[in-house]
Amino acid sequence: MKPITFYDLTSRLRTKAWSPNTWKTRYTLNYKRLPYTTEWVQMESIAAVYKQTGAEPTQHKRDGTPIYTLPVIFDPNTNRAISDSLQITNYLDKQYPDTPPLIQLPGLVPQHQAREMMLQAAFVDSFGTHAMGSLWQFMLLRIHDNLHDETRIHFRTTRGDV
Ligand SMILES: N[C@@H](CCC(=O)N[C@@H](CS)C(=O)NCC(=O)O)C(=O)O
Repeated sequence: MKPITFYDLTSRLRTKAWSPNTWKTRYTLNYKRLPYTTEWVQMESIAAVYKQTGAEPTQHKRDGTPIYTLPVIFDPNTNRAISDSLQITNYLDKQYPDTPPLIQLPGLVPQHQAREMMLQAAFVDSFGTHAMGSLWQFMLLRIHDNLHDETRIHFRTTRGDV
């Protein structure tokens, strides 16, 4: 099997892996023992990753503008690019059924598999709105300080309304 490319966010921290959402995908790949290589990406270059791989953004602003986030994976075995940690896990479960499953639990009928995805998505949505909504103000400066200089400028520009 050819190694999957895993796109993760870089920072100035010595412990390279720091982004909680991309950690979900790293845990998934490690848990499944799938071969992968990590491409470290600066925040201002995420949109270029989507363009290069053909990944579809899974989130949009109210006005329909796409939101580009990591993780993204590109699987050269199927020529598919997937964005969003939950979608990635779902894809890897389905594509590599001989690896330990995380969402597509064996024995579940398709309706129950779909329900599993909906429950996960509802939890992520609720956590994002309620918990993260209040925590964001405490995290913003710490995230900013972890970034490379050029990314700090991008971060400040794009977070002007926070
Ligand atoms: N629902 C997405 C959320 C991904 C997400 O928010 N990723 C952050 C890093 S933790 C990101 O890429 N942020 C880029 C930005 O804010 O410009 C997932 O779980 O994949």
